[in-house]
Amino acid sequence: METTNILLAGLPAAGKSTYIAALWAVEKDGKSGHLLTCDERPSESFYVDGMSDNWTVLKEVRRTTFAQPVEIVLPMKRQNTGKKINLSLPDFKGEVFEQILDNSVSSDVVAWCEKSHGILFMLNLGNSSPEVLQEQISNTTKPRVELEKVVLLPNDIDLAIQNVLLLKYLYSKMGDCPIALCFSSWDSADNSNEQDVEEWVKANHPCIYNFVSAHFKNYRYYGISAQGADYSELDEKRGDELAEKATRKERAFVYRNKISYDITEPLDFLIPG
Ligand SMILES: Nc1nc2c(ncn2[C@@H]2O[C@H](COP(=O)(O)OP(=O)(O)OP(=O)(O)O)[C@@H](O)[C@H]2O)c(=O)[nH]1
Ligand SMILES: [Mg+2]
Repeated sequence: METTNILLAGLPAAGKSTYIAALWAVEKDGKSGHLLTCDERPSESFYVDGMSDNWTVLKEVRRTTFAQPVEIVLPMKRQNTGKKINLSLPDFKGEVFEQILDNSVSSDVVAWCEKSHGILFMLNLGNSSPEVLQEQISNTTKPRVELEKVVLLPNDIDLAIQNVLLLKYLYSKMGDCPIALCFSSWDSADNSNEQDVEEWVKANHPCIYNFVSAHFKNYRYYGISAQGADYSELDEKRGDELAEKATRKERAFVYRNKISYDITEPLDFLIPG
């Protein structure tokens, strides 16, 4: 069976592992009717089983801490053509991507960039409008003071810009490959169901939008909720409702200009043929 490597990339807490947990929980029985679904048991499922057990009982997937990425291999099938695909994704800890902004690149990232067909890029920007411009305007009204010499660390840089720098690195390694940009925690978005996600990115994160459209021809934006809700806001009743949605496979969702419970859509977009 053909293996397709997809680079799952994103800064710390971008939602990478939670997406894998939801993907496995929803698709492992092969009965979702989604664009892609599991075709058979993978040879190794200990890691994804643990994460999806947490997902099922509404517990956070733990932060990824391993020095090296865990490779997740899922035998999948395209529902409309019956084509079998061995999907392979790495679960990196986000710090590995963060260190790239400090010019420290792990050889594992280089290897995945070289062998991957496309990028599943996760971002968690809080999904609300940035207030950077307002801050800048009020600052200009303050009296000028002698400037101190400062050392700018990657963490001092606005999160949207950090994401652009990471995209810039990935582009330098992988060139114009297919890329799905997924804004996680979409259940908590101010405007989750009101507008086209691409228009939302254009209006709220123009630096990301401009970088992507200037470099990648084959891109697509998604809002994504792998958990279905913010766990800290759940009482017993809402927890029961979420568990009920999970049994109908209507808990996790993606959003482009309407809700879809098929969270394989970004992968389907990235996988050739
Ligand atoms: N509300 C909400 N929160 C989410 C969702 N997905 C992830 N989160 C939260 O976002 C945080 C980070 O999620 P992870 O999946 O661990 O992120 P990661 O990219 O794997 O992070 P690292 O392993 O540290 O690189 C956790 O607190 C999750 O509970 C979602 O769909 N909705
Ligand atoms: Mg993780």
